This record gives sequence, structure tokens and C-alpha cells, in this order.
Amino acid sequence: MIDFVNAKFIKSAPSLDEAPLDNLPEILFVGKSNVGKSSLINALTKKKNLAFTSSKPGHTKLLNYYLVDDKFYLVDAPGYGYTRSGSKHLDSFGKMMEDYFDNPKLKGVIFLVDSRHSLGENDIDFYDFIVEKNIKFVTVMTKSDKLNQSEKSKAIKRGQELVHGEFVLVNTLNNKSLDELRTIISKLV
Ligand SMILES: Nc1nc2c(ncn2[C@@H]2O[C@H](COP(=O)(O)OP(=O)(O)OP(=O)(O)O)[C@@H](O)[C@H]2O)c(=O)[nH]1
Ligand SMILES: [Mg+2]
Repeated sequence: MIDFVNAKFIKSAPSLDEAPLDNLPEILFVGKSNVGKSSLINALTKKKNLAFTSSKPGHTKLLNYYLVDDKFYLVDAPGYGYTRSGSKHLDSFGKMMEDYFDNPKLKGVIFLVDSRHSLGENDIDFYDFIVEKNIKFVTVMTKSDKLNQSEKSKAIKRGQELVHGEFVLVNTLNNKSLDELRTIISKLV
């Protein structure tokens, strides 16, 4: 049994070279900016401010490592699809993540999409990428508290037409949905 509440921030790494040196498994949270990655890490660990959240997109700029129960890391990545206007460079996600996915410590990706919207081009590109790389992942639809029952069913149906594999609908206030995800993460680790 993994105790998700026994969690602490270890470090922020601007690139993979500065990641923790131990060989603990890593679970990476990926999704577009503002989808709720940092909030979900806080909810899973039952902490208010372990990961920094913001209503403005583009908040998380580094790889942030959170050690859970001394057994594995939850890694909060920058959101994709957010560049400062006028920038022709890769967004911070693209730059930082280029090498990350060949990292053998990576045991699974939590792929977050907003339950209120259809998947965007960036989401589909990322999905194609992890499928091609053969990386284990689970799709998590966030902010489901904003939907009524029929909207939830529609969101799941719409998502499953585009994305295969395991699917969970979560919101940060619903512990049952969080427990489902904790179980999935425990298995990946
Ligand atoms: N209603 C609702 N709001 C949520 C939920 N999860 C996150 N939010 C809100 O969504 C906003 C963005 O959340 P973050 O966790 O900072 O998003 P992020 O994906 O880490 O964003 P970046 O770091 O910018 O990539 C915040 O205002 C959160 O309070 C949820 O389950 N329900
Ligand atoms: Mg964040």
C-alpha cells in the first residue's frame, strides 16, 4: 500500500540533468496549461499547497519532483500549448521534454484533458507521441465537477473516440475518483 499523504517536494529541475539521482520510479503529469495537473497532485496527496497552482496558464515552468511515501516521484511538468505571444520558440513544455520520454525511470504518464472541452490539436499530438513511444498512460478527464450527469457521459464518449486505454473522470473534490486514480498509479509504479 502506498501512502499518498506522505508526500514532500524534493526539487525543481530545469532539465533532465538536474533530476534527482536516485533510481526511484517516476509518474509524469502532462496536459495543456491550466488543465489541473498541479491541483491534481495536491488532491492526490491531500495537501493544499504542495504543488503551485494558478488560474493563469503557464504557471509550472520546471519539472517539479514530489516524493511519495519514499517510493516514487510524482512529476509535475509544464503545460503544453502556452507560449508568450509572439514567441516563435517551442513552448517550455517542448523544450524541456524533448529527452524526458526516453528516461527509463518513467513508469507511466497521467495524461490530463479538460472534461468540458474536446481534445485539442496539442492533446492529439501528445497522445500520438506516447502511443508511438509505447509509454504506459492513463487518460484523466479533469474538472468533472463542472459537468452534470449527461455531460459527463458525453465527455467520456467523446474522449474514448479519440483516445484508447484506461480512462478516469476526476475532480479534485471527489475522493472516490481520486482513489481510483491512486490505485492506477500504484499499479504503474
Ligand atoms: N472546478 C475545478 N477546478 C479545478 C480542478 N482542478 C483544477 N482546477 C482549477 O484550474 C486552474 C488551473 O489549475 P492548475 O492545477 O494550476 O493547472 P496546471 O495544469 O498545473 O497549469 P500549468 O501549471 O499552468 O500548466 C486552477 O484555478 C484550479 O483551481 C477541478 O477538479 N475542478
Ligand atoms: Mg501547474
